[in-house]
Amino acid sequence: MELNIEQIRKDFPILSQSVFGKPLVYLDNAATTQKPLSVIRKIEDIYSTINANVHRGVHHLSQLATESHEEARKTVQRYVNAASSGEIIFTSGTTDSINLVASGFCRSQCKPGDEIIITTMEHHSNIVPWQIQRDISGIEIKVVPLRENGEIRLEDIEELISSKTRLIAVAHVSNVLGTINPIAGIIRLGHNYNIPVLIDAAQSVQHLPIDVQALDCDFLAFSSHKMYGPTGVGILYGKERWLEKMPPYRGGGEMIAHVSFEKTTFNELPYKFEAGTPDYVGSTALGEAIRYIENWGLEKIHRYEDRLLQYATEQLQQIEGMQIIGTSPHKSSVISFLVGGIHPYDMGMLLDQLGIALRTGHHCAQPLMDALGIEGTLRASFAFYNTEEEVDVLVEGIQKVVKMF
Ligand code: C6P
Repeated sequence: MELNIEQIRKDFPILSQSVFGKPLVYLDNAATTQKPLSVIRKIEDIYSTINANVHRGVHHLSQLATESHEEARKTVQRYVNAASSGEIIFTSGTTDSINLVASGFCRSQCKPGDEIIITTMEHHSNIVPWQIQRDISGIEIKVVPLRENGEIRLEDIEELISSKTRLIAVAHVSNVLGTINPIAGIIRLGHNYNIPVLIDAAQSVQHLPIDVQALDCDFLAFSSHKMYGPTGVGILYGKERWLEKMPPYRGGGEMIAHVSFEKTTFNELPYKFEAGTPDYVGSTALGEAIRYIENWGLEKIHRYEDRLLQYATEQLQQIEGMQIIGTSPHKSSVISFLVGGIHPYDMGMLLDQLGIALRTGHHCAQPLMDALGIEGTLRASFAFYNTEEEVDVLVEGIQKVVKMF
């Protein structure tokens, strides 16, 4: 069975509205995706029926809330095929997940002068946490250069590896270029030198199947809100052997085994990293979002989005003065572009008047903009509820704006 896009669009109530009198064309899915009714209803359902703090009460509601939170952890475990649910840590998002690793890994595994490798195309979330650790732990950051078409190459990574390299941290899919990085090869390369690899999956986990055991991935970070789930929830997958070696990131309730004023011992995984009341409503709603994706099937979603990306690329290329930023043959759901010297912000504002939602600017990737020698781009990013008709509206909209200049 192919995807029934008409039915899928009905599942997302926000999509049927008008903006400035025009049907909404929502093409800012890399920033955040819209939510299906099943996720929205789940949130209402929890607050209406079982709301209670988790892991803390013997009473009935607390037991039910705890069960639904832990069930969601198992759903995430299954989705990325983690070996154990103890390897799935609930965080507040990709940013929080990477900060957790940067802090815990550098404190326990690095000494001054040790090196972390990242790439030119990283989001600020996979740059700044390492810079903060550079100031605290004295680590150094090495940056893999960008090749012509917006790709990174294994040989460029290997060139940077030294006896001081402790970790490679890389985006699976660039939020600006759309490039799908060869993470299986990067992980193999890292492991050849006994170096663990962190994958920032913020822009991939909703588009491409990921099997952390098949990849032998050490850390995987992603956000619920980019995969049709609620805001405020994220995931850090970490191999048990690394998580066991890392100290807690934050202190507080639930992450302890025993506390006295002299000494505190910590809880087992994953709770050691989950201080304070978790977002148990958000986690359960994320579980619902994963079920929604699984019901349609990630393979089918990927095939559909890939066709949409090809169609959009072909159509956009017809526009005079169009410059697509990021031309790797391996791309996912993101097209950044500039048109004929028009400032992205101006074009974005005018397209907004036509009901078309795009993102403009540096996309939290300023070092990448510097490497490309530009200030920013326009970015269209797709989800599986988008259609070729919406791509046509975008193309017509851009043509209208071009005529105005
Ligand atoms: N990129 C975008 O419009 P958070 O904000 O923690 O959910 O995700 C951060 C993040 C990390 N890595 C990558 C590759 C990302 O794309 C993002 C978020 C959004 O491109 C918001 S800046």
